[in-house]
Amino acid sequence: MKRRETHGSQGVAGAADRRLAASELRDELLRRMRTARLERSASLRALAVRTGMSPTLLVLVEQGKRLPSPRLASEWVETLDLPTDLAQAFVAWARLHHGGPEERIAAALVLDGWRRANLPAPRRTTIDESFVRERFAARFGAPATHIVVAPGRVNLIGEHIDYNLLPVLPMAIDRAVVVAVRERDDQRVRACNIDERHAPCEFELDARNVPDASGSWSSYLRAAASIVTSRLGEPRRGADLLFAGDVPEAAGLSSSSALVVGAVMALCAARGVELPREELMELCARGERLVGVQSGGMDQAICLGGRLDHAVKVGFAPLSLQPAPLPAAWRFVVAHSGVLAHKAGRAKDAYNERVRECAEALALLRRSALARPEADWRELLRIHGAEHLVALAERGLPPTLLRRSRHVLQEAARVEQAVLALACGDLSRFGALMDASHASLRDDYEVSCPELDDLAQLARDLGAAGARLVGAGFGGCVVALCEARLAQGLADELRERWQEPRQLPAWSVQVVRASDGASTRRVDAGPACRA
Ligand code: NG1
Repeated sequence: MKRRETHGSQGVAGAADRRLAASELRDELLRRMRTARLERSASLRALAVRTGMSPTLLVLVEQGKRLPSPRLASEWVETLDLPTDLAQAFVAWARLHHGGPEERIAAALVLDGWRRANLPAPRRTTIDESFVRERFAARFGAPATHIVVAPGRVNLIGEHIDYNLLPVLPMAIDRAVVVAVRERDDQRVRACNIDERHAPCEFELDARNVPDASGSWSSYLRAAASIVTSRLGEPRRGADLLFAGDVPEAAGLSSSSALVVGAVMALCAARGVELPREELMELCARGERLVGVQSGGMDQAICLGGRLDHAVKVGFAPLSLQPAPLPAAWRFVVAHSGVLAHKAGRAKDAYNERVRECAEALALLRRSALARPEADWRELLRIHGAEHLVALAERGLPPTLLRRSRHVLQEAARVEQAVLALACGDLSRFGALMDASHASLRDDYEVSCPELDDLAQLARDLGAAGARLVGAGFGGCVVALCEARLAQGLADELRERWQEPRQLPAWSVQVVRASDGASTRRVDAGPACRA
């Protein structure tokens, strides 16, 4: 597969690749500050003297290594008479570093707006879009009309609770499925994949188009086609599709949802239809269940609702998405255990078994808590709190159901605590919650494996603030949190000590960045999509 750039033995997460959000923004802000200062020939040094800023701090600020307090930043921008947007962004930047949790969230929103208006959009995938378009034209004899980019995700915390309708905290990542598409004037779907392990597939958009439960890539395409057909109705129109992607498969990074979301958006775009995002989230989740996993809606929601440099707290029934800015000094490293987490066969059965066990545990807990027959986990937690419910479970539930419910109840509490830790920029607290989540998934939910446990421990030993398995488990990746300055070193060590001895592919260890959700772009000059 052709990539836009190569990163030598470090795979896609090489050093040049990690020009991070924070420093890009800071550099651009400071560059513009300097230009504005020169233009107005105001003396920053004189200002610093007047406002009592120490010479050392001044030098650090000029080098972009430190920021003044919000009060000082406000004085600066006033004296320098900066354009309003630049002034607001600079003060927001200072607040992000020195303010309390609420101030930080407000500041992050201002900076996000400024960044979008002033900086080029960061890379969302290593896949070269023009290469995908060339291959499409060569394969189908006509150019694609649309390109869809649908990202994978890392779930930071809140594992195996989305299907219990409890909130989770994932982020979309800068690895994605890329789809080129063109509408056909018959009912045929022809799809191929740049990755030759996935054989081309063709089918008619008719009632026989029932997705199978094999978990093959074509079963996800059939699932996508079937929900688009039933949503859009007549006239049925097929499409030619070409897929490429750099979300590792069987890794717990949600390549299947990126595939389904990418296919659904591509089929809609080919028909000239743009559905509301919330509806797409629900549709895609329903579509993916056709392949046989009774999953929750986390993956489709974050794939569509991700936000650059933010985690998103996702709630269910009704869907709600609350972006939470990620501190500039945090990084997430993902590393593959080497055990493939294919969502087929035993892993699929084990997943669905957990869904059933949770339903049984909930029914018993409701009875013990004398709750309404309709009460869900959220209602029980609101009324009784996690601790009391765990005590009830310890008294009345059979051992397996006790363990499953203890995980669900405590993981839900951890998500709330993690959201707070994030708002306070408390790296070690967030890391400790990730560690506790892993222990619970290992001991109570029984979805880990020795390789995941060892790899998470290795990441901690190498300086990560916390590490946990990500996604459904039964293999796949761990995600580790660390300080930005340690991220490259941590990734290098994980390569040396885990990836290389096991001869795992280069993508097995990556520093990931929180990315925007899926998007469609028209690449020819035809009419715009209608809502
Ligand atoms: P993975 O295995 O990473 O695709 C699955 C489910 C999620 C969620 C997690 C566990 C699918 C499509 N997704 O994610 O809904 O339940 O497991 O938290 O099956």
